[in-house]
Amino acid sequence: DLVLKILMERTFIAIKPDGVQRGLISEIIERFERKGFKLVAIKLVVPSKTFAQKHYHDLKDRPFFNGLCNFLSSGPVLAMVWEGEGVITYGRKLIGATDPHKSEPGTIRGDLAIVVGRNIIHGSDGPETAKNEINLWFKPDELTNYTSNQEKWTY
Ligand code: FUP
Repeated sequence: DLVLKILMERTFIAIKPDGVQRGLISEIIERFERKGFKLVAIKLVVPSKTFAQKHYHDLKDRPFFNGLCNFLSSGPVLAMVWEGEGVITYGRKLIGATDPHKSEPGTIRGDLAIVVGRNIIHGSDGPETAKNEINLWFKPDELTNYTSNQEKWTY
């Protein structure tokens, strides 16, 4: 049990306004759930432009930064925290390459999106980003701590 706790990771996953508007919430959540990852936090929020700029601060010098922040703040975003062994890296695998033209079929972006500016989902790209993004989007008391019934059969 202790070993399991040490191996556990958390990542920040968000369904962007295009994914919410296109009715893809359940389809996307289903893929994370069926894999065996555990949902520990979830909320629907419309981020302000300033908040979007904070979320994407690493990209502030890129030409698409302003459009990207306008887009993220244009409507409801489904913000989530998922937990599991290797969830940061494997979550990115489930999501697929940034540009949906290059994402493999079978991935979320490969199956459900066409262009990079409307790639429906965000996932933290490493342990440090995951920690920062979870702290940016969620207050500590919004993160649940529970043992799901599935866990003892998944691990
Ligand atoms: P990812 O981690 O896969 O979301 O990719 P990045 O952090 O590199 O980019 C964040 C978002 O910027 C992408 F989801 C979409 C947008 N983007 C563009 O609009 N154009 C680009 O050329 C690259 C990224």
